[in-house]
Amino acid sequence: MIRLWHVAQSRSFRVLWLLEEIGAEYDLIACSFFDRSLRDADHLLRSPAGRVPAIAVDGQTLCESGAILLYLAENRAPDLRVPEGAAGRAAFLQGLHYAETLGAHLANLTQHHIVLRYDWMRSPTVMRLEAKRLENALRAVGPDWVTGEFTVADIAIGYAVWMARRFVGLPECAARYTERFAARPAFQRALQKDGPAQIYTQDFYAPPEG
Ligand SMILES: N[C@@H](CCC(=O)N[C@@H](CS)C(=O)NCC(=O)O)C(=O)O
Repeated sequence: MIRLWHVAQSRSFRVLWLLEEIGAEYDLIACSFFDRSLRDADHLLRSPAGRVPAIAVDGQTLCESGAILLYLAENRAPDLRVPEGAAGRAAFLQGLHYAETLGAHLANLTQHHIVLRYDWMRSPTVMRLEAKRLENALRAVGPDWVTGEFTVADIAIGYAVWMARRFVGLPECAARYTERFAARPAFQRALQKDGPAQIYTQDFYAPPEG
């Protein structure tokens, strides 16, 4: 049985969504950023940096969301990836990794708006800059699926776009893309299972004025 260590609203949502797309049987282990359980020795064996997602599958553990998506697609859902040598492979790989270009901006914005609790810790310049860079990076997203067909690259990017709505207005192409992936029953089931908000408690975190 697959086991997924998950924190609501985090990148482990990508894996949760894919497991729902596949219709896999899995144990969802709800974790918290606030009880230090991700720093337990057991968890550090699964994820040396003490993060989520982590997954136990086929007698091994993995802890990098893009790698997990690709591994599960290759082994459980070949239609959700583009194989080596096939047309669309380059676009597929680029999409899968572009998700972390978006993810880097989201991580910076999350640090500044949420993790750093006091204004004196935050840099308003970085907050404005990162919001603008995220918005620009989103211009490359949608409205079509990354390779023309829905794949795990769309799960990787889709999660990032879903979270980006907390920090920026989506460009038209990304907004139309969001309507498409949000209509997928597996995405809706994953949202139901995600659990109570742990990171983002506001709908929108506006950049500071200046
Ligand atoms: N590149 C990794 C990033 C994993 C990651 O940073 N996860 C965040 C949640 S989105 C986390 O667990 N943060 C906890 C921490 O940094 O202590 C992936 O895509 O899986």
